[in-house]
Amino acid sequence: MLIGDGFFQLTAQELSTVLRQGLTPVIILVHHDGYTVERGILGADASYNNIATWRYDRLVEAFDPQNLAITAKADTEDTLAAALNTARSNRDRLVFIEAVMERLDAPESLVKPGKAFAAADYHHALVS
Ligand SMILES: Cc1ncc(C[n+]2csc(CCOP(=O)(O)OP(=O)(O)O)c2C)c(N)n1
Repeated sequence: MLIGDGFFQLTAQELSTVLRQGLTPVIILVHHDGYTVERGILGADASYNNIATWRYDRLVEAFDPQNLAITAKADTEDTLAAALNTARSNRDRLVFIEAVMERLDAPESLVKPGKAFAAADYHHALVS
C-alpha cells in the first residue's frame, strides 16, 4: 500500500486498526514533506503546503505494543531495495517503509496535470 505523508497525517490512527485486526500489509509511506500534488498546482514553496515532520517509526511503535510490525527507512534506491526484501521475507508481519524523497520529486504523470490545473484554475500559462 502506498500513501503520501500528507494523507497519512489525516488517517494515521487507522494504522492502529490495521494492527488490531492482525493484518499484515506492506505500507510504503512517501515522506516528501507535504502536499506535493498541491505544490504542483499552486504554491510550490507556500507554507500552506507544508506539514509537520513526524517520527513515523515512533508512531508505528506507539500503535504496536505487541511488536507485530517491522519498520524500515529508505532514502536511496539501495535502502529501498533492502526494505522491500525485508518485506518479502516477512509476509506474516506488517512492514512499514518510510521512503524519503525530495519535496518536488514527482512523476511526470503528476507534474503535467498540475500545470494543466494551474492553467485552468488560476490562468497560469501552460508551459509543457
Ligand atoms: C480531506 C481532504 N483535505 C484536503 C484535500 C486536498 N488534497 C488533495 S491532495 C492533498 C495532499 C496529499 O498529500 P500526500 O498524501 O503527501 O500526497 P502527495 O500529493 O504529496 O504525493 C491534499 C491536501 C483532500 N483531497 N481531502
